Amino acid sequence: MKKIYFAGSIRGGRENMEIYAELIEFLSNYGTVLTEHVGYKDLEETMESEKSDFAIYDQDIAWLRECDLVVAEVSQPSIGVGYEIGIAESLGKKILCLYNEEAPKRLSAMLAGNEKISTCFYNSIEHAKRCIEGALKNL
Ligand code: 6K6
Repeated sequence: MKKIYFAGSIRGGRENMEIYAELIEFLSNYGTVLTEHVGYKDLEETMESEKSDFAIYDQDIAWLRECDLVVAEVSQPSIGVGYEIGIAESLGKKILCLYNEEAPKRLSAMLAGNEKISTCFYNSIEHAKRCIEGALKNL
């Protein structure tokens, strides 16, 4: 089973949480999603208090080392997601970024201009899923 690291905004804002949940469910048909909690409703209130930030950081770095593919939903700007993408790039991981064309803010040039990262500018969730299938085929 392939191991997939799904990254999506948490403290950067949870506006797209339902999209994360749907993409994570879709990805779980193809492999083990190490970061299923990114799509959980009420994550901040329920789970965050259980774990220290140090423990969250250590676990996420370990999962980034272990994964075969990083899929990052980047429509909502998030410092944590940007950081994870940078780490994943330095680890030589395959990275697919998914950006909703209708997102209010333009995608950072640090991702859009990075040839080592595949970015899918999607116009529907079905479109995003097709991009995911393409990335999985190329693994
Ligand atoms: C505790 C126990 C389970 O879940 C929690 C809550 N917090 C986090 N848990 C795991 N990963 C996190 C948590 N907060 C942020 N991250 C990582 O940073 C995720 O992998 C996200 O992709 C990314 C979000 O960064 P911010 O800056 O938007 O929070």
